Amino acid sequence: MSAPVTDPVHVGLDAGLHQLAALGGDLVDHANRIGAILWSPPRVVIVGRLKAGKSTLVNALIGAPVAETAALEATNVVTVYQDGAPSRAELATLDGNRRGLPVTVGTPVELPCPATEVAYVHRWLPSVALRDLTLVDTPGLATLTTANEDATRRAVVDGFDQTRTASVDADAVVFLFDATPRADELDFLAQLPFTPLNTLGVLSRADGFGEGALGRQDPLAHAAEHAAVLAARLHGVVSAVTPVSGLMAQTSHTGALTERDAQALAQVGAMSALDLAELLESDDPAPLTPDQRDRLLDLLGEYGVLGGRHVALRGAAALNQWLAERSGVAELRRVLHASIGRFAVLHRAQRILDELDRLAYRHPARDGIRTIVHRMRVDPAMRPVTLLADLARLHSDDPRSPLVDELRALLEGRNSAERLGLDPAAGPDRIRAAAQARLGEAQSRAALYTHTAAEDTALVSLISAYQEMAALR
Ligand SMILES: Nc1nc2c(ncn2[C@@H]2O[C@H](COP(=O)(O)OP(=O)(O)O)[C@@H](O)[C@H]2O)c(=O)[nH]1
Ligand SMILES: [Mg+2]
Repeated sequence: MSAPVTDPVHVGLDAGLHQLAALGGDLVDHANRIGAILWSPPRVVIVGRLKAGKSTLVNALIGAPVAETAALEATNVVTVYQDGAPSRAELATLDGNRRGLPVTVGTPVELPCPATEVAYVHRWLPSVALRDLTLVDTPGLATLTTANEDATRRAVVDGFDQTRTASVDADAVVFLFDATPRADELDFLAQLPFTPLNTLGVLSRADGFGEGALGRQDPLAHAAEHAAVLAARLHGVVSAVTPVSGLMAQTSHTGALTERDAQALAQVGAMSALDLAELLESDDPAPLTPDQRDRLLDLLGEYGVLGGRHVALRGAAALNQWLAERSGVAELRRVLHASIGRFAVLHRAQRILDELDRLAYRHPARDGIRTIVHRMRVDPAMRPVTLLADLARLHSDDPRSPLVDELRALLEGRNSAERLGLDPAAGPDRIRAAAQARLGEAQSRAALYTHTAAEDTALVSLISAYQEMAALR
């Protein structure tokens, strides 16, 4: 690890794990095992229907064509893409075994057994894009076979089917849909152990949105408008909705586009959009050969061919830059690494505390371990971890509780004023007064006997958060 770690949550967990190791014996190994979770990037799982564009987006984000796209459904399995050298793959089967798989760069991994016996494939490759986040591609939801949906569920829902070994331990979700998400997709999301803060909506295939490339409105602009509407409607499910053309991003970020492609497109650069659209459909697309036409459509899609035809006159570099800018992937990356990434780190911290609880439960040194875990949990630096866990519990047990919005504001706010819903210019006196008022409300609510168990736990965290803010000087 190069950069010094300054994240207080990370520092707190690391200190706790050192104390665990100091108890000696086999606890040194346990501290190392659990520490490996801390030092590995949080895991973001990509879910959505078959052909929503998941694998295409994974390739775009990694910047290499590693995930098989438009593959036969039966050969599709959950795949974890993690930064690491050498480039290699391991197969995790449902019986809990792992074994190495031969990989050849540029070709998909071949399975030595039926996909129904596979928990997931774990693929390592050296990639800067994977340094902060590990990506998990899934076969998809509600597809032709229930096997795919089961594989996705097993991998993402902790303890689904009692096979914890099959779980990839995800910390956040990217949820892809190409129009408005359907009820069964939203049901699936609701079953995941994540809060909306850990869930990013992606309006995929934005280049074909609405009436498409020849419609009255630019599909990308139309998709951006629809994404804003969906973000408001899905407020309780996702933290944001980002429109993306995975195809344009994949082509521009994997180096697939060549000077020869740009030259081919430039040949039709002066044609009108309607004439070119007709040409693309015809049996003889001269001056393009049928192969050139097919390749351009595969790489760019209809929108990319029509919209990129003028840009192609300036060469492959200009066309590539146009594709990258229009694809929306930069904004997706930004949201992934900023907000989703931050909450994924907090979710991973909770996984570590849960792991320590499990260890305390079965280990002879349970008292010593419990003392350490307790100290870690009450450390004020760990407060966001606890608040996020409380929010997750409320979402699954009591989603209509008024505490949901209160917890969310505390977690999303970047400073005390925002956390308390105050004007950003509010001074310390107003902040203390507001915190004191909230503290009073939380305490009276806690004194009632009408709240649920999930609210009960949340109130304990809220009370100590407000106490701390009320005492601020
Ligand atoms: N036009 C267009 N096609 C896309 C886009 N993303 C994916 N596709 C195409 O849709 C098909 C399915 O994509 P894939 O990534 O395999 O979907 P998955 O089943 O969700 O993994 C492939 O033929 C892709 O080329 C996109 O943003 N725009
Ligand atoms: Mg796929």
